Amino acid sequence: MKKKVIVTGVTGQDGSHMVDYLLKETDHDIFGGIRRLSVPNHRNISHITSSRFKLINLDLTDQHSIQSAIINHKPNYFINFAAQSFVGVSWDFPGQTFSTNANSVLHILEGIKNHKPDCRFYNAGTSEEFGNVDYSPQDSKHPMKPRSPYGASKCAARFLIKVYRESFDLFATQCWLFNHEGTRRGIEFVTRKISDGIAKIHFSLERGETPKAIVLGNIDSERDWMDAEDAVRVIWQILNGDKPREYVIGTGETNSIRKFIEIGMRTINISGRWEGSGLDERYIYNGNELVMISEKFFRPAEVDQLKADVTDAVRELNWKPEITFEQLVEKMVQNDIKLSKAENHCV
Ligand code: NAP
Ligand code: G4F
Repeated sequence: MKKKVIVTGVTGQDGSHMVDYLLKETDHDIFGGIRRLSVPNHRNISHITSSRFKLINLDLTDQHSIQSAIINHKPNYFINFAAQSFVGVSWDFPGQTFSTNANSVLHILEGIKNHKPDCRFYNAGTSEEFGNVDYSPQDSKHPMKPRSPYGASKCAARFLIKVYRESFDLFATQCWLFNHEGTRRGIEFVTRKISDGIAKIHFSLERGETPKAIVLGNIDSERDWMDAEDAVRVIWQILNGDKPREYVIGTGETNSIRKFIEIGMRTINISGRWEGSGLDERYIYNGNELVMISEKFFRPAEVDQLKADVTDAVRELNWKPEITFEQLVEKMVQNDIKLSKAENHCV
């Protein structure tokens, strides 16, 4: 039966992939929440032509707009991907981060409880809630030990969801998604910053120019990286389960930023070497410095290693990621090479 789905964050990575997935796999009507910005940023949804997809004004920092969206559309599903999602700036905008990521969830829960209590709600939880971890891999019993205002805001949202689920019998859930990436990843996140930098290095070397180094912070932290398209697939499956369960979702493999760089460089046939240490460390190839370290990109507190224990998801959902870490790195670098090529042709 045709249903209504509100998806927030559709201009971002996960929201746009979820819209693509729902248009392909269901016949539901999809309402994509957007906020007003002075410069439009609809690149991730510009390919969508379906009449089943409509944009609606929905700013998470405005509780009236949240209520209006629920009252006007009476959604069967509400998938909340919108967030201040960048950990690094959450120390600079702690209030805005908390308001966007936690207060808004309270308003969504109130809206659902009061106006559409049978609506199924998914909020985007994160491995950042585990923070400075006690053990690896992390399972759903791992304590919440956030290391950033971002992580703390997502923990707050998780507890609000638990309280509303238990108090009002809502179908509301929030899994722990580990890092997921892809060709629509924001440019400030480390994987995309690297893939974009490698694409530019590739063209500079091809033209015989001196390449511009990629400047990074802590390259020894480790993340469990999966493909964003694998992530949205399992979120929809969880939203359609018998009960609102919370799962740890990742690959079960962890890799350092350093490893991501090495594989990415290999994609353009570069095999350089690391020299120096600490802030003086460099990745050198043929006398060119391709990666440098700067204090500017270190965080006040770091999450050193994240690795998902996916036992429950594999057993109960029969789900596993289709894209490997190596395939993901290669896909991102090749995509940025294609984009850089197109941009260079336009100039
Ligand atoms: P993203 O690409 O940064 O997208 C964030 C989206 O949120 C954008 O569409 C943004 O809109 C929107 N947004 C921000 N503030 C808003 C507001 N006040 N009102 C309405 N919309 C607002 O993030 P993502 O990587 O797709 O992540 C999706 C969700 O999953 C986030 O909640 C994130 O915290 C969570 N998560 C992500 C990962 C990951 O590795 N990607 C892992 C775990 C959890 P604009 O375009 O207008 O800025
Ligand atoms: O790419 P990142 O900014 O992602 P981070 O902090 O892991 O957060 C992402 O994943 C979370 C799930 O675990 C999501 F909840 C969150 O919304 C987001 O999608 O940084 C990854 C690592 C960090 O250790 C950081 O310190 O890379 C390190 N890093 C080193 N140099 C850098 C840089 N990160 C960024 N963004 N930029 C750098 O220059």
